[in-house]
Amino acid sequence: MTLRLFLALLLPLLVGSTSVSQELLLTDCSDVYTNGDKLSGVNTIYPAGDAPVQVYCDMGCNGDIKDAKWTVIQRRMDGSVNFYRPWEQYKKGFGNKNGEYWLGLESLYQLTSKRKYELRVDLEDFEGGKVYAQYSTFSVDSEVNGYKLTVAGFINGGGGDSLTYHNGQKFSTFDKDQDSWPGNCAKSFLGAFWYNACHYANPNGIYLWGRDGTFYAIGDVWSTWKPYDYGLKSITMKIRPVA
Ligand SMILES: [Ca+2]
Repeated sequence: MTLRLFLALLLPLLVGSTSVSQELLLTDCSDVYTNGDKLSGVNTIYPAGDAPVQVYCDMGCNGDIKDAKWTVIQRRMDGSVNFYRPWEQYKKGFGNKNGEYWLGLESLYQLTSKRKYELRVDLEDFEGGKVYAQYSTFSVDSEVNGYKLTVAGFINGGGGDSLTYHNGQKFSTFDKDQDSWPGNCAKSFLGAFWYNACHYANPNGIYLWGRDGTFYAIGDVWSTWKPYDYGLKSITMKIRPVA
């Protein structure tokens, strides 16, 4: 074998493996940003280090680095996706990464077991109001531990604190009741969440298109901002690593 032939065979292998290993370093959207992709949009990340996961990266607006690098883990915006789904769907994730979706509990566990994260929840009503709630600590435990939520360090952006009540709770779906209520919170409030007994927030509830006094607490509710019969126009949950 000539040297030239040897290199012709070897080089593609070397180049290929280099590009793959660079991609594997992209754990979340902060890595995507650091890697040079500074525009908001759908990107591929590797929360577990091997399997690719599509995610929407919110890189903020006006190039303001303070607001950049968010990995969107949940988003409601138009009622186009059905969020009343069983355990396996919430474990793996579902929806449209350019629209409404749930990233998946296993990816949340993989991400937050690698790095320390903060959480921001952006909230919007149908009257043009926009507020947020931020938490300096956010993590999700393993499936064996029920994908238990740890959330702390509330910072008020006008939405009030609807999440601290859910701290320490395991995740529940209609077919897996791990809540702290004798009944089934997911079935009673038509969502899936880290229900306690049962909720202050129901981000994965039914998309109600605003206020409907006929129903109680089944919408995509954030009860410290809007009443329990009000389904928000949009909710976005997003995380980024803290130093
Ligand atoms: Ca129960």
